[in-house]
Amino acid sequence: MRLFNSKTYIQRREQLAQDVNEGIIILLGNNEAPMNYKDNTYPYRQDSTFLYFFGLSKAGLAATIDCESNESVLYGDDPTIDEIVWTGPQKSIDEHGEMIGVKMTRSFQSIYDIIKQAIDRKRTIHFLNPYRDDQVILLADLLSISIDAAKKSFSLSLIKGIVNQRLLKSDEEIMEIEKGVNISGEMHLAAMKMAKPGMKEQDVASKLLEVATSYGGYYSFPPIVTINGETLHNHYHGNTLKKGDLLLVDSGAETDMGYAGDLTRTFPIGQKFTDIQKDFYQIVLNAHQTAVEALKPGIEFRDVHLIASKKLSEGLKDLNLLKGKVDEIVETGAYAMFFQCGLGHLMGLDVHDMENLGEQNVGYTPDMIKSTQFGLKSLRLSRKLETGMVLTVEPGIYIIPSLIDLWKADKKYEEFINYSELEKFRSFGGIRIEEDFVITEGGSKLLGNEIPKTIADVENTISI
Ligand SMILES: [Mn+2]
Repeated sequence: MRLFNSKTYIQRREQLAQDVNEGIIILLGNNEAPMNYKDNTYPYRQDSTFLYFFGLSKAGLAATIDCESNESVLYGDDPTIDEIVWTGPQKSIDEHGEMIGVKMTRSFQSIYDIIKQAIDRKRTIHFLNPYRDDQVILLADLLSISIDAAKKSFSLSLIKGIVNQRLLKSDEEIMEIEKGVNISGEMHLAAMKMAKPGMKEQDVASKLLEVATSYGGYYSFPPIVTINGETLHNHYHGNTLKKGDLLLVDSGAETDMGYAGDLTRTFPIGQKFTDIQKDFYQIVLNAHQTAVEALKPGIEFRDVHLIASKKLSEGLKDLNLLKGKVDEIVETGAYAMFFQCGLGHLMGLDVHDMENLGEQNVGYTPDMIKSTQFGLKSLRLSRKLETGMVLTVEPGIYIIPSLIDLWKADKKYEEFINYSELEKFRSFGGIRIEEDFVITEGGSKLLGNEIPKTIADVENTISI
């Protein structure tokens, strides 16, 4: 288990106690999650907030932070001889505590006593909105509240305190994220070089996993490897690749410390880009570059999304797929026929960083109201950018036949969308180009080594 220096975790916990200011904080670690019976489990993944403050990637842990005494307690059990027989020698809970600068450790069961004392003394008890059912049950049990209350009575001040720290990455975190991005880049390079007509999408997907796990980490999310790139989160891998197909690969690794990378490339199978593929690809690439140039502290990411959408719309207007004033195409949301999702998201210990803490609390600020407009409503990150934020930029063009049919029947945006021209491309698919950036004082910095992105570089890398 790789960890930062214990001082890092001590400092983070002290800051959290100070920010939340009063009461006691409960942070639950994740347990193993069974696939089909108890001992046959999914790959283990610790909760990211627990990892951030307590560093330990291990099932069966919980922790409290007392905001008034500033004391952290780690709860967990020493391994029994039965466990050692099956899983080998393990560190004691004291040794685990020492690794992360926690002096006070207790058995898992004793968290019940500590919480009961806090309840008796009428102290505020802060906990997060749980996303796993066993955590819901544990919280309900610990606090003697209903399942419904365990899901809903989370602490907004705890969420704010966590976001306050996790939003801006330290130098040691950025180095770790960059490792994740570089592994992700290697995954993509391997995919580009291997994909050939006659292979299946799953052949490429398994190569991605091979590269990710060879560094001791794992996927940062289930990969998208598809010739139907217009389906935004398509996890089906059973199609056979044909010459001339466009393959969209959206995939990333997380390092063994849990930090994510997330990249997307789209490339032709077995031959160079066709002229029309080139046209669409270059439009996405231009939007990507325009967005990257706009990244800097102080700009709202919502505006970067709109700048990219404008560039996309200009390109699509040149192709005669959109018509009218580009500003109006963007303002009315007509462009979302082609770009239905957000331009990017925060990234860190989660590939969509802190998504479990609520989009409004993470990607937005209290004064920002999330748009209800189709397209813009899917923007996960909107807030003002600050030095130290890590985010993705991932514009795309997605031609979705059912969306064409629906809007065309409703005569929606008829003044902006050239439906008769669009019909010619209804089976085109989708293109996305995604890279990861850290916001710096001067603008932004690309994370990880560059991998092929221009038409020429992609064509020189793929198997033809
Ligand atoms: Mn992404």
